[in-house]
Amino acid sequence: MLIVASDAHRGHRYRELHNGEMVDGFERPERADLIAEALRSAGYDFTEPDPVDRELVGRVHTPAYVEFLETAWDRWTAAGHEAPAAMGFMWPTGGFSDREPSDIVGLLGRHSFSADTSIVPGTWDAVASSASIAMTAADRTLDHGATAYGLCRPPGHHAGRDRFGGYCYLNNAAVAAQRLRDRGIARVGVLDVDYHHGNGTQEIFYARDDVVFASIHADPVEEFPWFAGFADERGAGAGEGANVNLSLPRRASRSAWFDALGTALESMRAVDGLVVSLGVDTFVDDPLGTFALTNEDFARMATEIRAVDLPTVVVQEGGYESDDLGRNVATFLADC
Ligand code: OKP
Ligand code: ZN
Repeated sequence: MLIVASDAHRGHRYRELHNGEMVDGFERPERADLIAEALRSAGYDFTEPDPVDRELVGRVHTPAYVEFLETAWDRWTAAGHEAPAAMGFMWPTGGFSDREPSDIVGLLGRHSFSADTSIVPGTWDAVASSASIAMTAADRTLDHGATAYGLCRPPGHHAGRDRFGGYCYLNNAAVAAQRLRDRGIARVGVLDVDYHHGNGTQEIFYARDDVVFASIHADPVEEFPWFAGFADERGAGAGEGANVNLSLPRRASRSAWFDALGTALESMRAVDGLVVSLGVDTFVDDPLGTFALTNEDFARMATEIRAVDLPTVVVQEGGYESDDLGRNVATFLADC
């Protein structure tokens, strides 16, 4: 097990609008520190990511969106805004046009979908590094014939083709999956075990049959991201049937979760490589999740995933501060 990680995320820290008030962001640098510490004490080798591949990221997203993320902070300050974080305040919801505004405030609305996610001076370095960590983890998995883990921060699975939100900007798992495809893996599975539905990954691969997406998550009727993640979203066109949403009620039991994992893994039968979107916010003490998984459950999860016997890349998604955050990731990786 090789760990791909970087310190480039450190300057990405912002306060977030949470249930009507501004609080310190849940998705903060300390998360990555806790995970890295646990993996270092477990004795894993760490390696830095290769530089970001703009062409690859521009195919998963759009070149214009990537350029927008890179320049948004400078455009915000150039327009005279003095707030410590750039964010929109109006989003093109039902009935509005999707065309591009010219002003940075309008652009921030057009290219985001939720008020929990901002852009600060350190955001681009963190986001570019996180995507390159995922790409490099995919490369190392194929190079060495052994699972590599990308300690991605910020996470990526909520980021759509040209929209950020849910703490995500570039879709790291989608970048890893596309890298596997580009390197000859004919059909790639993305298994998303984060507590929240991976709406961005779903959107990016929705009409494709070469990437199968399966997600186990809290029912969006009662949990973020609210407007995607339902069982009847099964893919479109050639991708019909290649999108599998398994939602569970809030506070679902551990056995219900593992039943869903069994179903998700069945949908991976015809794939040749796997990306795991590893959110550990399914943990019983996670401050954002309501599921009840224990530390030992992450070992069981890894064992069941390993049994499908595929080249596997693991990328970090969510999982928030608790005493066990680092230990849960280390436990998963130990059995991968
Ligand atoms: C990112 B990942 C409630 C929290 C709002 C939504 C959670 C984003 C989760 N105000 N943010 O999937 O862990
Ligand atoms: Zn999550």
